[in-house]
Amino acid sequence: MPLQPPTPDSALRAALSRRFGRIVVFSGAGMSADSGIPTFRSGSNGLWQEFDPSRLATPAAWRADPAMVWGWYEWRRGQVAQAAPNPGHLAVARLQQALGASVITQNVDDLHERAGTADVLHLHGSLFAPRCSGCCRPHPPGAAHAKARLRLDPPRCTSCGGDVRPGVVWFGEALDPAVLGEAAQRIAACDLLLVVGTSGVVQPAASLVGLAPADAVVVEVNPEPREPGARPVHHLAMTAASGLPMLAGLLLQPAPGNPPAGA
Ligand code: BJW
Ligand code: ZN
Repeated sequence: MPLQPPTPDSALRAALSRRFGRIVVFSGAGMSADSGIPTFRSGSNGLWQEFDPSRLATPAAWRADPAMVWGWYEWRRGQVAQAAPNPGHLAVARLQQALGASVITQNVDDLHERAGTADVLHLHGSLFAPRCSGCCRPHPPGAAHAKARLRLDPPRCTSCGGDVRPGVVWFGEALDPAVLGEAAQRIAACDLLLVVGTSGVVQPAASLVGLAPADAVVVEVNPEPREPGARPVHHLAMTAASGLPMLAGLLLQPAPGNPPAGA
């Protein structure tokens, strides 16, 4: 008998058969894995298997060796610049355009935006928003270094002469309270939460999922099973690139007795 691709089970189909007005997509590194961007903790090419986060993604690492840290982030920015949004990013953009879905990401890439999603909340900052480590002024990103995995001296701030640092949130740094607060509000008001491609181990981002109202439907799209949490979650064991287009298809088809989405 031929192997059937996984499909949503009947419980998930039933849960999605109503119309949703406040959809939130909460994404992590697995969202961009199908675009060729490595995750941090999964698969054979997880970044933290090859690189030591304490030497690259902390304020102490930056103080100890800014050239190593800047070079590593420039290499990653180059990887992202060469990548393209995958069908999962495109499905999320369709959900926003047709149903007003809101997107909260832990990712520092710009693939949601390049797929056509607007107003993305980046909890952990962006590879494309470097800023001065002294006066915090934004600094325009230069041409990306696709092949460099080299030490690179960071550019100097034109205002104060300080080192320009990556615009990401490192371990031990606070998330932007305005972004975190807005994310918490959107999730606390959602009726459908799609949790895509995250291991859920990094706080405070991981705890946001628990803010979804008790009657909201929560669907996790992740090829790997995760520890059951405190609340019921539908688990769709598919990649973002295959699971999200399928979910978008279900959500965008007219529910029985309802007009088509967007009508
Ligand atoms: C697929 C797939 C496919 C694969 N399709 N899925 C409470 C308890 C314990 C510790 C803490 C705590 N509170 C705070 C901490 C400390 C720390 C923390 O959480 N540590 C834990 C690791 C233990 N948190 C912090 O330090 C945070 N700051 C903070 O709390 O500050 C407090 C403070 C307050 C006031 C003043 C000062 C301080 C900051 C956290 C910043 C995280 N930064 C990073 C790096 C960003 C920059 C960069 O990119 O380099 O963010 S770490 C890294 O992990 C990155 C990610 O956004 C984040 C989450 O990872 P994610 O997205 O979940 O990826 P993975 O790889 O873990 O998982 C991928 C998943 O995808 C897997 O499940 C796969 O199965 C799946 N997948 N292919 C769909 N095709
Ligand atoms: Zn400056």
